Amino acid sequence: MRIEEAIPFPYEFGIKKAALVLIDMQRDFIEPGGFGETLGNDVTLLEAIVPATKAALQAWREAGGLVVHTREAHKPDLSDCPPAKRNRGNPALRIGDEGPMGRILVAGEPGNQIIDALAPVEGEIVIDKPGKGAFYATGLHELLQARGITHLLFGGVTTEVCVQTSMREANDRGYDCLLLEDCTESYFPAFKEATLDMVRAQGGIVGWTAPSRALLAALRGGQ
Ligand code: TIU
Repeated sequence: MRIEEAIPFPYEFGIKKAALVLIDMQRDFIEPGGFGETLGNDVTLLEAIVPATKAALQAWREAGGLVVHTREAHKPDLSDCPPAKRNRGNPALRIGDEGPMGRILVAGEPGNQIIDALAPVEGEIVIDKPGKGAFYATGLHELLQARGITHLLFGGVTTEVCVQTSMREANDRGYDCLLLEDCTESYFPAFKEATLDMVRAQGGIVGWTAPSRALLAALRGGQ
């Protein structure tokens, strides 16, 4: 398959060697009362990408592609949360504190669940990650290697934090990466735009970007 509109040049992938990776589309970041809001952010901005992300996910599933969902999640005993991370930003509620959606950023709590619209289905990979990057302290690389995956298409939140970190980690591990422009969002619109620019600059130093409609067109074309 070939995404003609990709920047800086067309992106080619085989559906059986590619995965759609949706980063941290969990209530903690998208709904009020979660980690995103405790850091002082206006979380309402992030909802806007849900329809496009849902459409891309549905088309990807129909094409038979592998789907990976990640959640930023810590163990209930916080043994995987360094004090530097817990204290950073002096938030109103810290990681592990009780919030309106359960304990902030803790695995298994209501706030840690992926939003209903994008909920994982059987056969999809769900990765709980203690860091910003999806590869740090997870078995993701090994899972992808075992399936022969070489290309990763990213969406999720937030663009310049967990999405960009994961994409850079993937790039260093040899994956050809593409970021779906309208399936990612930041609390800071200028940071989103800057991230898209820096990913695809210098001949695609980190990877490609493309609008989701270009992915849908490639999947419909089926080649
Ligand atoms: N604060 C912020 O923008 N993001 C995070 O803390 N985590 C993710 O991006 N998932």
